[in-house]
This record gives sequence, structure tokens and C-alpha cells, in this order.
Amino acid sequence: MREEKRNKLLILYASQTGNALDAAERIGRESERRGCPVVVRPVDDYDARCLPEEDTVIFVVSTTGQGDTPDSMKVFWRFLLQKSLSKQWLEGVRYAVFGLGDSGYQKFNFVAKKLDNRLLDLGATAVVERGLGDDQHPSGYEGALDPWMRSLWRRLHQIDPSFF
Ligand code: FMN
Repeated sequence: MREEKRNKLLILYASQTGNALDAAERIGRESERRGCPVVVRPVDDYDARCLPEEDTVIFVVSTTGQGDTPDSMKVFWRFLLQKSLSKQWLEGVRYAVFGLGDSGYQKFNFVAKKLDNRLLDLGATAVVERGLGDDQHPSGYEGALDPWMRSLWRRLHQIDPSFF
């Protein structure tokens, strides 16, 4: 039997200048519109030790500096990198990653890519392929966010029809 989960849908965001926050809130609003209870939190307001107790976590993270995490993600990221975490640590946890970046930078969306790889490493299951927002797109990050959200809802519904 699947144990009781803390949140059905949790959105964790890490933003340096506000875009990832806007994107996270948009995903949250869309989720509520579809009737799915959702919790939206900045990653530095979340205890990473609780991750294994979650059902589905959507990460919305930007890249800053030269491929660096936003300041608000440093503690969380250091925690996830601990060698003591096993390959099964996040078994049974579903996740999706949407990154915000700019393909004009060499380390395009480096944080989203690193996070996606690390979550897989820790045994979590990806719901959809990571989405990569790009400032260079004529519509900005929303150019990638819209199609990514459509596939996210479609996949979540396939996995668990009680979602939407
Ligand atoms: N995007 C990347 O893909 N890789 C980078 O290394 C990168 N470095 C950045 C450094 C600075 C100082 C700034 C202002 C932007 C950088 N970006 C980079 C682009 C941001 O990730 C992009 O503008 C994103 O939308 C910002 O999201 P945020 O407001 O949530 O932090």
C-alpha cells in the first residue's frame, strides 16, 4: 500500500530575479483551476529531508552567475549532493523540472539539468522530460512553459486520473 503522502502536488521554486517565482505561481494557479490542491513554496522554505514523503514535486529553478544556483537554493542543493543519500532515497516520488535560463550563456539551464540528473540518481521518477525556458525565445521562458505544462497535465492524468 502506498503510504500517506504529505502533499499530492508540491511546487518548489528557486529564483534569483523573480521569473521562476512567476512561473511557479502560474503552474500553481493552473493546477488549482484544474481542481488539484497544490502547495507552492520557495525552496529555502522547505525542509529537504521531507522530500521522500512527497507524492509529486514540480521544481521550477533558474540558473544564475555562470551556471550557478540561485542564492535561495544553495542549502537545498548542498543537501541533495550528500554522498550518504542512497540511490533509493526518493523511490516512489514523482517529479518534474522546469528550468529558466538563457541560451546566450554557455551553461544554459545548468541548474535544471543538474537537478534533474541528481533526482534521477536518488531514485525519483520523472513525470515528463525537463522543460527548458529560454530568454532568447521570442516569447521568453513562456515559449517553453506552455507546451511543457500541457504535457505535464496530460502525463499526470495518465499516471493518476484523480489528479485532474
Ligand atoms: N541562464 C543560463 O542558462 N545560464 C547562466 O549561466 C545564466 N547566468 C545568468 C547570470 C545573470 C547575472 C543573469 C541576470 C541571468 C543569467 N541567466 C543564465 C539567465 C537567467 O537564468 C534567466 O534570465 C532567468 O529567466 C532568470 O530567472 P529568475 O528571475 O527566476 O532568476
